[in-house]
Amino acid sequence: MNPFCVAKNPLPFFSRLFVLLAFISIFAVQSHAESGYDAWLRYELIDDATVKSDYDQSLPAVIVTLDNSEVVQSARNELIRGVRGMLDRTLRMETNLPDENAILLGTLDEIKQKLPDFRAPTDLKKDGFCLRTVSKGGHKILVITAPNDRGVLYGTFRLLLDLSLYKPMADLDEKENPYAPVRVINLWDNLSGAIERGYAGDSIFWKDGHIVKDLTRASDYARLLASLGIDGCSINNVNADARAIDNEHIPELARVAAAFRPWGVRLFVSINFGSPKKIGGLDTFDPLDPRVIAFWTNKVDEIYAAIPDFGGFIMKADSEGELGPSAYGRTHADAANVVARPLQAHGGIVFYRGFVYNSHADWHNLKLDRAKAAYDNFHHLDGQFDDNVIVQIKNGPIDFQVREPASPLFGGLEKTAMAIELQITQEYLGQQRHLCFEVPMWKETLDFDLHAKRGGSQVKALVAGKIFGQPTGGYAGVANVGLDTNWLGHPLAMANLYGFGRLAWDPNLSSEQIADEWTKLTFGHDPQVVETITDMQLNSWRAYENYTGPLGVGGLTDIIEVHYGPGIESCERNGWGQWIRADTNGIGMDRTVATGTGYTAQYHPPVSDRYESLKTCPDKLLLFFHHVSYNYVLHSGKTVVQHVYDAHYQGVQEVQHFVEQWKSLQGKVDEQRYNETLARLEYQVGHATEWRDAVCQWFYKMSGIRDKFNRVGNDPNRIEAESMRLNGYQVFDVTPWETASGGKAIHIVSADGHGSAGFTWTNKPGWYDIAVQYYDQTNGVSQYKLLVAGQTVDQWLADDMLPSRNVPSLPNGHTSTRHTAHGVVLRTGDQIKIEAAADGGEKAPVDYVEIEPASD
Ligand code: GCW
Repeated sequence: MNPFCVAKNPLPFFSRLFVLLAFISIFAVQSHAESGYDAWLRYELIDDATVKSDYDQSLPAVIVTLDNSEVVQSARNELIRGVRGMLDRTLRMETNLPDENAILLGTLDEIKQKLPDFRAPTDLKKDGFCLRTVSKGGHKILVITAPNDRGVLYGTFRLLLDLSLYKPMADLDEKENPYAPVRVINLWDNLSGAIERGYAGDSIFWKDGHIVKDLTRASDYARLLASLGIDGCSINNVNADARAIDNEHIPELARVAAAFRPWGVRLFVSINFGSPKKIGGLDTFDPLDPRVIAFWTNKVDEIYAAIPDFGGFIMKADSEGELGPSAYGRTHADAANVVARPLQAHGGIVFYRGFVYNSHADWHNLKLDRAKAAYDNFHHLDGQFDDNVIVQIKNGPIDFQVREPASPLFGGLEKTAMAIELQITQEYLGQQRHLCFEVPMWKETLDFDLHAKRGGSQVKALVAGKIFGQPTGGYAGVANVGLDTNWLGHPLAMANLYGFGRLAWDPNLSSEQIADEWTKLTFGHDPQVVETITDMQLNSWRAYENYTGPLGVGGLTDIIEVHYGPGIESCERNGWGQWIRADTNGIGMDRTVATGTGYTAQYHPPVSDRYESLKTCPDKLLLFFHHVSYNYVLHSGKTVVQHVYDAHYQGVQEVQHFVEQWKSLQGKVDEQRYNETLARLEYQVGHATEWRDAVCQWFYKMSGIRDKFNRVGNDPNRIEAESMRLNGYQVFDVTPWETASGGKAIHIVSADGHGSAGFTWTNKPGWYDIAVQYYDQTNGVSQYKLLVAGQTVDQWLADDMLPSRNVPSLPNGHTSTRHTAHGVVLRTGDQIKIEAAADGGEKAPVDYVEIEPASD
């Protein structure tokens, strides 16, 4: 409804009132609709009577703020908003202490002036905070204080978290410092508005080469980040467009910085190292050239003139086609420092990405190893980077694969500040079409002891500068949120952004605690809901690993472009270096010193020894470090190939179990999120099945070794499309072959674009689920109809926008999709038929039909 209509067409008073009330009520409903937009900051009305009455009694009615900074105002408004939501009460704002209980917000200096007796903790650091109740004049004052205003905001969010988690008010005496000084988010948004590796719509910042006019989402995003203690965000792709910092864009960037500022989030920008040439009018970008030095100095000054609290730059250089210092024979330290020096003058920093490798490597050379690249490129430069350079290192040595060891570079830099780069956007982990909670995976790396120094050196401590005393360092998360209302697409995926933020603040939190908190904040406190969703989240990464690439072999996905569905040999025989070195005799990268690439030597003993030896290398990383035969017996007692088969069948069962678990929550979770999640989980079962079959078929063909349980290549309930009676359809070879059951599928070739494929049901009569595995490309919307004995029992459109949409969309592992008609009655001798109409480039392809007794 357009409220302006009311003004244009004057209505009698009561009608106007009615329209107004209707408008207000619509607005109220909309703001409470469970679209996922509010993420974990829903502030749902507390429905536990005891908790609510405890809070009603103990929470003061007045909130006093001692300063007028934008950040403290945000804190105050947020507290009012949260209390209104959770307790249905509106706090009164004051600037002086009233003659009653109150909540008092201010920095340590301000609090000391008002409450001279207040004993502040002496060890609060920047951004740390303290919540404590003190008595004054017979009243209780709940003080939220911190050394800086951002800390006051974080303390306020902590109070709101405590209330949301029903923590008793009496216990509120908290003091916390962030574990690490650096806690930032990177976004890979292009200026066009498209997002590299973004799976939830286009950019919330950019459109058609410019910053969008309406920055409401930008500031709402900053609010989410602030609630986790994240204080920096870069807003453009690390494959950077040089124009992002040209004179036209600086004022636009300033608008984003202004939208971030009330939430204490500083703006960062990714830069192109070729900028002096691309936008500076120079004929060089040599970091040692005085003209280049002047370019960066002037550029940085211009930016700070427009954005005084600008955070700094992210740089990807000499990697995957990006320009870098090698063009002039200079080092990464030269490149980082030329930009860092002018930033230093303004308190800015440079994140220099450690993700540097040769993407044109000679795959014939068995000694080459992409895993070695980060260490080889940066280790020898330790000590040469300026203090405000942070080398940003991906958690593993390859590239966000489902299982990697910790990057040895974390243990290889002692005089250089570091940040660990974790990927929230699920590039290699199912792209938010699959449920995959990454916190347990990140924890494995963060808790891993690299033995870089005697007495222990876990990755989380190394990057925070706690082991070698670097002055700064910490955590960077690649989030890639988009315009989808719920930010990340899958209703359960925001747990990853939440989890990243919580770990960046305190990496000692457990996965269980993070999952539990997120679920309560996002879905409420119903114990069954909490237990079920937490359980699903905590099991999801291992399930994903099971049905994709176990034993550290690598993702087994198509690594060339999409990084989504199976495409096993795409990693072999090319320059990208994600080789698995598989042949009919064996599989795995030999990274040992004795016979392989020598990568294990980049670790300190005893880690290097543990990985070097087959005896001690953990099963979960076996194929990352060793080349073995398919018959090699793991510590578990299984052979490699049998483990692969078992893990894949188990993985699919685990996803099927997620569907059952989710269904048990019907009526307990709001309809919108219930339905959206169910649809994604059901899709995931179909795609996990595709994964399982692709990987198992491939291992079977490669190894020639049968599955001990005779599941692989033996699907008694499956009717291959190529065996059906075809009309207008034709059999074709799917590429790669393993992404179709039996390597083949059918597609329509008739002139009128229609076709049918049928077969006779020769089995027992009964109720069945009929699953059709087909390919849902993005270059057409085919129509499918399923008929039994001449009656249409189901029909659907192949209109899903699967993550492969940016590349030629073909029938393959990315597009393989399942549609299931549930509870269909079949009689022996029934004719079962698919009738379909092709559309555009999509020729209504079908892989097979699988018929199983009805599930419920
Ligand atoms: O994981 C790879 C991605 C690239 C990305 C690159 C990087 C931004 O496939 O899309 O580029 O890593 O981290 O720089």
